[in-house]
Amino acid sequence: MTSRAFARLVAFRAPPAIGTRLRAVSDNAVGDITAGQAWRALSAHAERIGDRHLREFFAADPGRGRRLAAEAAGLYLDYSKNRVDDATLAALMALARERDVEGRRDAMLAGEPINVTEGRPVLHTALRAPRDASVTVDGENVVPGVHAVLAAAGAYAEAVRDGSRRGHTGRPLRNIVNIGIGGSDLGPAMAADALLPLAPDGLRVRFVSNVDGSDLVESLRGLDPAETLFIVASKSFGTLETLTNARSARDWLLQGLGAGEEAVRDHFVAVSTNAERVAEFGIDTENMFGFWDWVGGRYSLDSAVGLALMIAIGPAGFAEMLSGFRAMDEHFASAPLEANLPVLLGLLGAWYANFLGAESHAVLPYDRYLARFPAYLQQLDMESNGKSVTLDGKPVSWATGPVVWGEPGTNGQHAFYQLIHQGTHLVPCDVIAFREPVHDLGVHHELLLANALAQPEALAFGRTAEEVAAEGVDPALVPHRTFAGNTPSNVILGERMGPAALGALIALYEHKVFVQGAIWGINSFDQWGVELGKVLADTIAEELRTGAVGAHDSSTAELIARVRDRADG
Ligand code: G6Q
Repeated sequence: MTSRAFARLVAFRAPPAIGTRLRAVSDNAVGDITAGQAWRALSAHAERIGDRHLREFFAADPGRGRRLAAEAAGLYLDYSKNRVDDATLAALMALARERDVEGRRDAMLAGEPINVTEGRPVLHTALRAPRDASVTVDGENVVPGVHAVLAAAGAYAEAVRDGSRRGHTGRPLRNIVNIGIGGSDLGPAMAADALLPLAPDGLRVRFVSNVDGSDLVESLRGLDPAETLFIVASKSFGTLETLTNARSARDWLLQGLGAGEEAVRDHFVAVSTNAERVAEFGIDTENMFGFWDWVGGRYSLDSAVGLALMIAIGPAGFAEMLSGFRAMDEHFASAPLEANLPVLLGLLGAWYANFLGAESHAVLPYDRYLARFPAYLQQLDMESNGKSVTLDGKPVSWATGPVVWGEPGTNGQHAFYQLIHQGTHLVPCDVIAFREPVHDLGVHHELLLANALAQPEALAFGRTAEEVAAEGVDPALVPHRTFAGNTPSNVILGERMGPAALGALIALYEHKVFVQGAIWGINSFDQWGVELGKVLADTIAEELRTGAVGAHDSSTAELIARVRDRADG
């Protein structure tokens, strides 16, 4: 976003005046959104057209394929193969207006504490704001701080890349191991894989997340400690998995080097908001890159949490990725709802989830470099919108976020697409593809794209029994070879996979998730659902260690006994 556009956008709202978290929650009374006029209109509309076939929609409007499309930040969205007509789209737009999606968007961009259960603003967009923009939190412009950290992380990344920053024994740091989990792992891991072609030969970037020791062992396999840099990425610096892995990594390092604690400062850096804990762990806070409370873990890839990525692709590549994010932010902030890509994707998703009974959503990238993208989106979407109470704590009576899943095409075609084509579930799909290949190997890319275009066509139009019979198929086989079609899909077509395209794509989904959260009246920015398991695991870990097992249900008690038997040998 240009700095002027950004400034305009945030200027009209004063910094948050809301004093307490509870007050903020009660200010967000959601009510029964199904009683709203737009919702009721959509329910009635779904009764009328919910089963209408995509064949009919296309037959009725020969220009549909070109008309139902929008473009922004280098991404072309064809949403014509959705089970909607103009009335559906108008009703969905009315729903967005009724739910004040624009007002909530502006509140987010202006730094209001829209994460009401944690009393925080939600400002991942500030992470890619231009240097001279101003975004105010508690009376302070946060943008200079963002750029200061980016510059420091960039300088550090450059020093590792050019060998001026070296390990304890003077060897260059050629192995980068990021230790983090969830938001401190999935984003950088996905992006480092997505932008692999930009990494210099000889630089190895690995990610350790699981507390399963095998993850650490496999990630360190073959690495020379003298050439290994650990990035401990943890917003809280209190996450069990990350600290356990970091401690074992420290032991591995010191043992491998035969050195004392003083070697830690040359081989460990931290990315965190918690300087105290970083220092406690033994990492010099000079080697710490900060971020802020107002960045949620799953929205933090474009902060210093992306340090491993920055080392891999260089600060210039990282800046290019931020420009892609920014282009999509600007579009989301300013485009009319009808032409706004995240709004369109969000509303279409709500149409299927709330009115046509879809329970899942498949993301199918036709690009090997996006292999980890569905896993990344699972966290982004399901941790954000997997909620069942509204902002003011009332149970919802409507569906919220779907199960998100997917794998790259064409691989998935030879596996689970069968269910999408001929199973009993309605699975709306996003197909993502790029016109130009990253590697031009002749026929490959054409074949890849042919498949990326053929699948949405097959999903939408299927093959009727008459068409199958007309091919001379044995009548007994006709039902088996018939495709009902009418499976909706979006096609997102970019020019070429690279940092800017990736940034735009991530921001597209971030904002889509936001739009849906606003529609459903839920808080997309907390994640209390991960807490209970953590607490119970702490208890059981203590019980396994000490043998003093407390009260549990009979199933858990039996399982603990079996694990302990095994442990006792
Ligand atoms: C993301 C979640 C969660 C978090 C991890 C790691 O939005 O909050 O996935 O990122 O639990 O937390 P730390 O970064 O604090 O270690």
